[in-house]
Amino acid sequence: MSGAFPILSAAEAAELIDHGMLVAMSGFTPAGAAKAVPRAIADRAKILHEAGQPFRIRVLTGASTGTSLDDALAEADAVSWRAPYQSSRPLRQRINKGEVEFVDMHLSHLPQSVLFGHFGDIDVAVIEATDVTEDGKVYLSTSVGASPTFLLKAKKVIIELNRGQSKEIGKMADVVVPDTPPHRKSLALDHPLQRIGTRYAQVDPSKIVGIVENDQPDELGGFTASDELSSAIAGYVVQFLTEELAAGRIPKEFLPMQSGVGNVANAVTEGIGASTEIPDFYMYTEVLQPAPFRLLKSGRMKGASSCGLTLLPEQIQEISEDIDFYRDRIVLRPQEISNNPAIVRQLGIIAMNTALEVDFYGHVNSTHVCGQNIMNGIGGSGDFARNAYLSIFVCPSTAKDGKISTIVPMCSHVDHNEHSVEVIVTEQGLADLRGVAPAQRARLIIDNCAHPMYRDMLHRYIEKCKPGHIYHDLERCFDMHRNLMRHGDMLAGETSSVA
Ligand code: 0RQ
Repeated sequence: MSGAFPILSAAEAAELIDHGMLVAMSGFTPAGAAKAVPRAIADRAKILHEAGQPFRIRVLTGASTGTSLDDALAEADAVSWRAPYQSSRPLRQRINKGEVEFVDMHLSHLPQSVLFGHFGDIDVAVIEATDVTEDGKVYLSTSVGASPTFLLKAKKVIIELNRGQSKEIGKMADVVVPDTPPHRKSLALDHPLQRIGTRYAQVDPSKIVGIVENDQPDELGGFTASDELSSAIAGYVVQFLTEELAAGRIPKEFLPMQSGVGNVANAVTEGIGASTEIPDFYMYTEVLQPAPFRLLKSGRMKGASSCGLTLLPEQIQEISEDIDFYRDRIVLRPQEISNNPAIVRQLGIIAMNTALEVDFYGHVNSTHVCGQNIMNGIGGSGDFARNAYLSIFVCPSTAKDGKISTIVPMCSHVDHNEHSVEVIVTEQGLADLRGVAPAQRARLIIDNCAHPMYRDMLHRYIEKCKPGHIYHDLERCFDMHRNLMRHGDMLAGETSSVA
């Protein structure tokens, strides 16, 4: 990098952010998230609040971030509005108390919304990079996210130059910012590893107001090892995919996989990797988690296209140390491309995402507990599920020590409707909903996926419904949720009208 841009401390950079501004920051999961500047903004907010002055900003990122961004800003009460996704406990609490406005949206939609100004002008973008050149080439770090669009649209740009991230990782990006409609050209991307763009994002260098140097690693939370439940789910998924292969419904060279966030998704990918019948495969996904990375290392996975490297610090280190191996096996794309509906359909992705609850007809709630309190957000799950060749949803059959059945008569919130959901898997079994009409779907899901302690209750609901194309009774369909809210247990009101 040239010395063309002023070097600022994080505190000096935070001084450039004022109350009410829309600030866009890099980060797609903790991967590549801005760290030093948001922490300094949180400190600035605390000082201003103590002095009796207002300070809250509107925050955009690619997806969720690390503790220095969402946790720190939320704990400092420095956020008034947030989009498009989060997974931070303190932020979630404030959203669910109504203290922070949160807009939950498909991640592939975000760059276009920013480009057309749906949220107003971006005052400042804070973008983590491994390098920046005098003429405005920005080499991003462990994620691309929506940073290319943020750089394009922001009035001012602060670069967090992370010296701890390898410059070689910064060159794994394949950046394309599609033209705007009606002049948008089709994306000629026929293979998960194909490159169609540049290795850097472009910014008008006159917008760069400062460089903040940093060397912190990404703040990845711990992953728990596969447990009995997630291994059982993985077993059913592997068996199903093996049978689909044998029947010729999945081509013999297999199809690229997408896998969502979380421990269950991580375990299922591990299970697929351990299968001797599923051939070596590619991923076309938005997050590359630790388990699939191990498959890449072992050669079981042939390559991965992702939006970010949601990896353990030692795995990031491993990429830097063996860059010749990984350079041709990993491509990092903007979320508009990694999650692009046209490409997901074109490549024939097998999508695997996680549900909070699933109803009898295959509607999926991935985001809101009891229809009210947000967990994380829809993230990219809708981008993939709606357009996949095969859309699978997984979850344990119960939550909170059995007090919650994840199989319910009607979802309390719907993120993915019955038309985007083809296969449901819990540790109890698998329901293949393809070609199955609603009444039969309900029985299949109860018998194959619900926990045995809930099955009678669920069957009785159906038996007491008046027949229709879909069996429902609007007076009873939320009785299990009502039991949970009143008694802390969906079974507690067994005398209720569900039973
Ligand atoms: O609660 O955290 O208090 O223990 O939900 O559940 O079983 O640990 O599952 O970590 O895989 O997360 C859907 C949230 C699952 C995630 C969700 C409680 C349960 C536990 C977590 P605790 P698990 P996971 C790509 C794709 C949407 C976004 C997405 C998610 C906690 O996968 O956010 O897919 N998906 N993006 O006890 C009440 C229920 C519950 C429940 C589970 N029915 N009611 N609580 N829990 N079911 C990535 C990106 O987009 C970047």
